[in-house]
Amino acid sequence: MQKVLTRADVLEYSRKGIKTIVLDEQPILTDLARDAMKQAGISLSVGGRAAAPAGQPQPAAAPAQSQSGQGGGGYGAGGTGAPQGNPVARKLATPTIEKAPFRDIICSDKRLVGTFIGTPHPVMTEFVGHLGFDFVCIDAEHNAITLETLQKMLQGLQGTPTYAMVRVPMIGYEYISGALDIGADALLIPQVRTVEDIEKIRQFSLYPPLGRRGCGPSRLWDYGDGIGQLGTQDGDLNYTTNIVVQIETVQALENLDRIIDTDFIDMFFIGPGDLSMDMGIFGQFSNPKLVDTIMMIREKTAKAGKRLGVFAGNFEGAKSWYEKGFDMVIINSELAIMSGAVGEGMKVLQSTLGR
Ligand code: 3PY
Ligand code: MG
Repeated sequence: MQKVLTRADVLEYSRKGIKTIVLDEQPILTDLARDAMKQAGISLSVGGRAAAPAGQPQPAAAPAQSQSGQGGGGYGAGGTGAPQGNPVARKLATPTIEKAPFRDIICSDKRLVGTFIGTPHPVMTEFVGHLGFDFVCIDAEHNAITLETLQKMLQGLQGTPTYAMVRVPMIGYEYISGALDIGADALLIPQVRTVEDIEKIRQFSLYPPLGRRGCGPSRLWDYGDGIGQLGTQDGDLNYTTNIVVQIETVQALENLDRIIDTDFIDMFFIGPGDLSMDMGIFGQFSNPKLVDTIMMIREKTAKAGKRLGVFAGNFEGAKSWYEKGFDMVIINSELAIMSGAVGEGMKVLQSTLGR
């Protein structure tokens, strides 16, 4: 533990006539100790080198995270000194970024990393958008996120390199067409069970003649200024429409072949929570029944040339899904990741404090 040098310590050195305090490591100096050193003309030598003289600010001990130069935002990553090569360090100076269409990324062989966002505020998407994920998935299924808030969250993400997926609450025209209109790069549709569900999604998300989505002066088309592009997209009016369908019920498993066969869907996503619940083995993530089912879906989607994602509880879990051949993982949520980090940090701190 870093030594603390108090005024009493300094007075003791002074009483012994010591003019240079020699220590192996930089101590924490209290303000009173610094004053006492100044008054007594005592200097500090740390590890054989003269340290900052009394009365001048001591170099702050670098936080563990900035020493490693890894991830994370806030003061821990770069706020205490000069940028250290951390890509997050100058994030707010980053100008609005041009991104390739998400379709190009979804259909490439790139393995995608995302996380759910549950906090209904644009600051959260702006912040998480700079942490290195390929995309965030704003989760309007399980959180109080209306379209109005969603639009602001998409605007918050705009200046980051990260794509926006939105999980809509249910299959409905207002959610599907609405979220696409305000600029979601992709939609995640939960609880898809039948080919009739797929047909509804087609109708709500694709422009005619493939579906019956209406076009209008939405954010997606620069509030109207860009809507002319719809007439010049070489026949593909739907290039900005990316739908990821969740497979998370027994009924979907029963209809799996026909669901996977859907022509306008390039990627599917397994929800192990709901799937395990529907199979009567809720939360038993290593139960062979669940694991075999998930791997069966992986095999079938691969055979059909479709990409497949899955939810993971943490980064370790994500690693193991990639090793099993998954193309995309959504790693829990921003709040769960924060909870994990705080839990770990607290454990260390509390043991230091003897609690
Ligand atoms: C589930 O596990 O049910 C999910 O939907 C994960 O997002
Ligand atoms: Mg689910």
